[in-house]
Amino acid sequence: KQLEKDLSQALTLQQFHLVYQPQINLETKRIIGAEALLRWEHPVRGLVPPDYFIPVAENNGSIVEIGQWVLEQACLQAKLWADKGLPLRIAVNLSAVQLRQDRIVDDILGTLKRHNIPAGRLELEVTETSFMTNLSDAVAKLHTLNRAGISIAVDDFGTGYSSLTYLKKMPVQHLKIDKQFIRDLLVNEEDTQIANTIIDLGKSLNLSVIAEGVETAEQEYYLSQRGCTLAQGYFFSRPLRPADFETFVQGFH
Ligand code: G
Ligand code: G
Ligand code: MN
Ligand code: NA
Repeated sequence: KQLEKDLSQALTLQQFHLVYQPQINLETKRIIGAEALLRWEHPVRGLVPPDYFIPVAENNGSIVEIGQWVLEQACLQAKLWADKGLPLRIAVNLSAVQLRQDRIVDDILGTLKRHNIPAGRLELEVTETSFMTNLSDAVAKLHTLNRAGISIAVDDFGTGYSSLTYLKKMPVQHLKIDKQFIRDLLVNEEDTQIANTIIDLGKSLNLSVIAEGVETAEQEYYLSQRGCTLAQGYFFSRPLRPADFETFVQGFH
């Protein structure tokens, strides 16, 4: 309850910031973009993990306002980087609760327009749960966003109620293999098979597959040999503050 109260003031008190984790093309060894991840610096508790406060914000609806702030920040950052000669695509997590809002499509397109960001510079990460409450509504909204040029990634793929029906109907371009399958990729045969299956599914449906939570050179080698072309994880970089992200980009080759 206290956490909920603190959360309701976190925006006003400017306790949120975004960190950015680079996404790498394993074939070209180039940075293709960054995932924006929300951080809450609580004055007493310190850094509160999003896994802890996002569900609270989803339950009381404040995720709508927080999510809009995240989008604004990500757009401001995308603009700053583009002006510095770094035209990176930024991936923003979109909660199922946000996608259910009637205004969400206008809000997103309006925000891009206001910041003068080409739609191709934005990717939205949605989870499979987003498709469950009202499939046709989610399909319609994502179609509109996608037609405008925004790309869509299915986040945490394989952990939810993955259904091939969703994938057929959804205008998605990327599947993100959840980090729980990557952690023991090379030691747990089941995880290897699940990752392989997602990579093959991506190939057959013409979706690019990104592995998250890549922490070792061995995982990177296996994934790239197996045909997973994109990756993200501590092996390349932790999520970084903008200035550190720029330093990382300059040193990456
Ligand atoms: O950054 P970290 O790995 O701790 O994030 C944990 C979880 O919080 C992930 O599932 C991530 O998708 C989610 N998350 C991080 N930032 C945001 C955000 O801005 N919006 C939403 N909806 N979820 C986020
Ligand atoms: O949105 P999503 O659920 O994919 O959130 C990604 C989360 O994974 C973020 O909280 C981020 O901090 C975390 N993360 C990113 N790279 C790694 C990694 O290599 N290992 C682990 N354990 N977590 C990671
Ligand atoms: Mn994500
Ligand atoms: Na997520």
